[in-house]
Amino acid sequence: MMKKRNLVVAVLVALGYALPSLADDNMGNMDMGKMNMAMPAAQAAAKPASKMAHGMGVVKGIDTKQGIVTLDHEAIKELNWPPMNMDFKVASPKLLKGLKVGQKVAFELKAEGGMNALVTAISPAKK
Ligand SMILES: [Cu+2]
Repeated sequence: MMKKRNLVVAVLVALGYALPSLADDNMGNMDMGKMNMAMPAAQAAAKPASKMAHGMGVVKGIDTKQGIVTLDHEAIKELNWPPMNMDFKVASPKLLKGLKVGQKVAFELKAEGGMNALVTAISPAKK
């Protein structure tokens, strides 16, 4: 019985959990580790900065009620986007005034990560 108990105590001492002072030291180190881990994680969760970009495309649809313009746009190098047909929210419904389906346009957009982008300016493309 005694032998077995001493062995358990020896193992605990070796692991640093048997003596209160050793246990305290370990707790302190663990807390420091958690803090160091948490800081980069919080930075990674920060909102990505929005980015302005420019595109060319053809108007495929206009929804003045929802403030959406559908554009079949060319590749947008600034955002690494391939050419595609997609809906864009516009910064103001005023931007849709005078636009016609089938019209070729130049536009500016504010990209906010992924495919989220807001059209901030749009005008007929010059020839
Ligand atoms: Cu697109």
